[in-house]
Amino acid sequence: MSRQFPEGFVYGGATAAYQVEGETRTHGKGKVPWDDFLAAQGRFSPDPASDFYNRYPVDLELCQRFGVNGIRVSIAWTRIFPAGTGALNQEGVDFYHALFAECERRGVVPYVTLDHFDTPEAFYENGGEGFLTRSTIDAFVDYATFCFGEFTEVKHWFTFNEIPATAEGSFIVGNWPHGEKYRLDKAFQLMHNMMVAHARAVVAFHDGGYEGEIGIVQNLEPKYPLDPNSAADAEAARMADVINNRWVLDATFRGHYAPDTLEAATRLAHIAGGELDIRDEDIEALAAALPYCDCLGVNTYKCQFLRAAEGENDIHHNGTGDKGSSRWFLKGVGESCVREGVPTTDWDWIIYPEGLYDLLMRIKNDYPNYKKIYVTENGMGYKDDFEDGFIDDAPRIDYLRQHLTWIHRAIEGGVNVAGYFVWSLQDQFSWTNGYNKRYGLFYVDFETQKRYPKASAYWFKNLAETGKLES
Ligand code: BGP
Repeated sequence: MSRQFPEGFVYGGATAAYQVEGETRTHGKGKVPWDDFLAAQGRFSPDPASDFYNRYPVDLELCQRFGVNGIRVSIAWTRIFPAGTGALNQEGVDFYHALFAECERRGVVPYVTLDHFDTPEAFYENGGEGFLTRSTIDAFVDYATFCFGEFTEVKHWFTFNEIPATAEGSFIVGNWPHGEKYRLDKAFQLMHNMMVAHARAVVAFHDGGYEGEIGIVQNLEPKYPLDPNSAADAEAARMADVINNRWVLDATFRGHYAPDTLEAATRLAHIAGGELDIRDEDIEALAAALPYCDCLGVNTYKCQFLRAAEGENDIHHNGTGDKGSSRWFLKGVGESCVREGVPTTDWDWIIYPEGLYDLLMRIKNDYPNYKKIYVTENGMGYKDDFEDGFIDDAPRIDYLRQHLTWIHRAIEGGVNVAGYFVWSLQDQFSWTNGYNKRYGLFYVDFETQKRYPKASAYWFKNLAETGKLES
């Protein structure tokens, strides 16, 4: 059947500064923790990535030609303030003005994130622990306020990208810089502090009277009991949901944590051996932002099926694409399982498109004061076959089509979804996997930096130009 998306729907492509720009140690840019982490790992380098710093005109021309009318980009904080605060790097400011001017010339609207996993290294020096250290919150608000005042050509802002993923990588799975494992106390605290930073930046945006909209992007993931008839599995799913979804959704749309959310987080923090530091002024800050958060960005790739189980912590991240090599068992929560008949990718990501419908309906029902949702990332990562300049990525097209179908159903169900951004616009490296997990509409030959439209790019062009989805 044929489905028509609403007039004005955004058909976008997504990028992140660190994953596309390259030039990580040039043009006055300051360090981020990933620089040394990736160098020590020795698996792959963030340079030249997709060379977006130099080739953004090429990518924006492709956007224009393929009907991509929105682009998610992020500003690298350390291109603006190399040490996080203090001295300004004018070259960085000029770069982003030039990028936004090119967007304008090509009719591609920029949706700009202020921190996409690249908090400055400076906040980890001299005993600092990034956003666990509260002075980083003030620094973020200053940086955000600078950007609002400087980049007035930007009308769509997001404070952070994926606070739960940041907490997971840093303190649960431990496969990010400074990574620690199974520290749910630190994970909840980090998310809380970042949510306070978000809230204060939203209020600063409102108080400054800047034109446009502001919101936050989160990786939200539906959690289901493995056995739908098991109360114990349902409880495991509820705990996983608190960690991944409810903690940040409550903070954003309630302005506080509901009692059962707080109770679950406190319990999990205790199991990990720590306490949460949630202050009255933090809750006041969350509440103050409630009326002014204009939009929520939902990044969505997979879901999780949970089984209740006792045992010791045991998480192994599949960072290579060797199917079946991941394990996820978390004390106080349970075990992540694959439900029979549900497909997975080579990275063990569970493909369950109807989960996106459940998620969108749930936001509408549980958080009725949300205003607008963009699906800010969705896509399928795998090792594309490149044959004579052509990439027939039929599985990716199928993945995108199915997810868009469920988004359309959610729109029919009354959810205000205003746009969809494919992750990713062009191929770029994956933080914990490297260059072999490709997501792009446009293939990047990382030797020559030449771009090639994949079959999915032609498919997306047709969708963007007609607003019509054949499903
Ligand atoms: C999201 C991030 C992106 C991107 C994407 C794909 O969490 O916002 O930056 O990396 O996931 O994930 P991965 O690269 O792990 O496959």
